[in-house]
Amino acid sequence: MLWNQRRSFTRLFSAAMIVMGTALLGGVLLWVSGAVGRALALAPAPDTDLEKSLKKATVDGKYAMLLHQFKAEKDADEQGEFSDYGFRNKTEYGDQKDLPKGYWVYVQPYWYIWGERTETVREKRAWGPEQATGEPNVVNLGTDDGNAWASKTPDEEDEWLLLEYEEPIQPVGIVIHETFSPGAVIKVSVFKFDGTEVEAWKGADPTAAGTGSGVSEIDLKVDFKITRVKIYIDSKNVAGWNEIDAVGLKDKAKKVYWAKYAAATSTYAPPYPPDDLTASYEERISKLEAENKKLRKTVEELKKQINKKEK
Ligand SMILES: [Ca+2]
Ligand SMILES: [Ca+2]
Repeated sequence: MLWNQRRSFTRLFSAAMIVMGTALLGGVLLWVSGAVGRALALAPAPDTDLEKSLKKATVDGKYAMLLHQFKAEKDADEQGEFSDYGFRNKTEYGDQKDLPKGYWVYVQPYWYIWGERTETVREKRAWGPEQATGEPNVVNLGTDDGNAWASKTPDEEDEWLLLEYEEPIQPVGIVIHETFSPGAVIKVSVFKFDGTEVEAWKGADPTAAGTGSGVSEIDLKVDFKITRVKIYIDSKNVAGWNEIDAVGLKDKAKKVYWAKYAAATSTYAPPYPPDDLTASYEERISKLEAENKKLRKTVEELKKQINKKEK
């Protein structure tokens, strides 16, 4: 009897030790993985990873002309690692303000807002920002020509022109073909793959105001690869439509790359016939999908609670 008692006590004791040991080991493992996870989260992701994320965010080339990118780490809870959310007309989101409308894609931990769906092929509008893509094609320099981008008004507001290039490159210079009322370029910035805008040049336009037209060649200081460049135009102070025909980026080997997509503050071109039907349709599907995801999550949680209670 005594022997049996002692034996069962020993058994109980060793079982308790195993449980405690496992718990301790588990705790240590959790702590270690937590610490490693935190360290990884704190360390900025390498550029190559972010370049891959950007590519992933195009959804196999479905979207182009990145208009905005911002970090939203917590959204991974709802969106997962990747989500092709679709069209959204939101101007505010979290602490983000003045958001452009466009196609939202989540690649953890960033949201990417794209301006264009590549399968929608549209004719180039005279004076649209799309006229600043490709090689220069204005023949009559110094004239108001629809083959160049023009802002909505000649002098009412300051403008910018945003250009996207097909392949990531590290530019050493920019070539801006200013074909009408030149001399208004005051700043050029580029974007890192985490969405940060970095000033690459600031100063007086090498093409003087008052000349008919000019090609401004500007050296850029950029020590990373980019796909986007933004040109700031002091339109208010340089009279007339400050039209831009084409924007090339030069790499170290002096090869020039022309923009593939463009967006701007405004344009003299009429708006494209609304893609709204498809867009609003997509928006509705996206909303339904998001609601569905939420509902499924709630159901899962409810199931868990029920299971717990039953036990
Ligand atoms: Ca102007
Ligand atoms: Ca052009």
